[in-house]
Amino acid sequence: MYLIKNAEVYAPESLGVMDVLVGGGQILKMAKDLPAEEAYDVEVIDGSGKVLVPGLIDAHVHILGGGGEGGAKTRTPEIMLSDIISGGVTTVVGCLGTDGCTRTMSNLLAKAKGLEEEGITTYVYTGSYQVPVRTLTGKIMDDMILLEKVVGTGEIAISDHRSSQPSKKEFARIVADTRVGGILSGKAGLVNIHMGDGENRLKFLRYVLKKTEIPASNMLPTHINRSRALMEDGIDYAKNLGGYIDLTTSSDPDFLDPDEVKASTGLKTALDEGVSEDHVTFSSDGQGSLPVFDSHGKFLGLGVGKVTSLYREMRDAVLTDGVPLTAALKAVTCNPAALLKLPKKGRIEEGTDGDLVLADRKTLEIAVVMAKGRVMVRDGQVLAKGTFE
Ligand code: FWO
Ligand code: ZN
Repeated sequence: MYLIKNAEVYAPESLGVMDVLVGGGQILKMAKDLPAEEAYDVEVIDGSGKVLVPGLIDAHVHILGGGGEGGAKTRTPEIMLSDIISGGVTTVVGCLGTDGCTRTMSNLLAKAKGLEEEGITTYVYTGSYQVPVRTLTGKIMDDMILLEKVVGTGEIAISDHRSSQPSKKEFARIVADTRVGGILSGKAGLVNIHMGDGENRLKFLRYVLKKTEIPASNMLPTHINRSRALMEDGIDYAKNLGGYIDLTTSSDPDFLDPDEVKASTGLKTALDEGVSEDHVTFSSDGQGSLPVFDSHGKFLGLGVGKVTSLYREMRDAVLTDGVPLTAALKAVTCNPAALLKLPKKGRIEEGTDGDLVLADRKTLEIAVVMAKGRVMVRDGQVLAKGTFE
């Protein structure tokens, strides 16, 4: 049992200075001045001068590793627990990418299970870039209904030289099957859509919203900040069609394509242009490859995404781009939680999971990370290592 005293709580809305009692993996009680004696054998964590925020949700992580675009030696390494919790992330959704052959659904599910046993909360998308979608059971709907951790489909590639070049009807069918699978399994049914640099950009998503009865909440296009043109298209899509857009935090203009938009800057721009703060999310593309190709599609080299970039971009949005803390937190907490239909995640409320980050009020430096009520990071040091770390 832990009593976090006198922290400024951002749920992500600002609730002011409160005490938060955590036990049995959940947030039990929140109030001003909770007496420590109220709950015996409680350990007090001093939150004075700190903010308490919900544990971060990263809805796009290649937990198995990904890559391979430069040949077998460029297949990126599998993730380890500390890569995730050191950045305040307590829930991840695992995905496959370009390589849907050597990376498999059974392997993805086993890795997700392993990370869950090591202490965080995990889900997965079925499929990979490719269309037809490579599932475990043979059908998207069956994977959704029969496999508890499957919350959607992705990352499905469109507008990219590495996609299967699906038709808009094939794309709509994937969204439809994922939506119905979600309805029948009580889960999100979210399609995580990999946006490439192709000039069709969000055309297929506009087709789904205009020509079918499917709502925007079943689609989350990611990498929207990979170019200015796509950033503009994404802002229009979110503002005028009520769509949701996801910005990749691992992309870093210093390292990658000069046309990339830093995620923190992309969030600021979107909000300034009138996009709702409930319609923008961040995800890291952690452990995925960040390949660079020349204009003829020739592979030039690649970097590896980092889950810790999610917290970094949220912090930069606040400290550098002047985005209010609540709006920046929404992009990495309650917004992904809402799209993924995870009612016990992404908010600090009595009855939600004990997923929390305590950070310095001024620098936002992480002090404590708690996942399912267990302290995993303390004084900025990772306490809980993965099995083989
Ligand atoms: C992006 C994952 C990309 C993998 O376009 O999609 O390749 O399978 O590991 N990464 N292909 C990175 C850009 C947004 C910078 C992936 C990668
Ligand atoms: Zn991708």
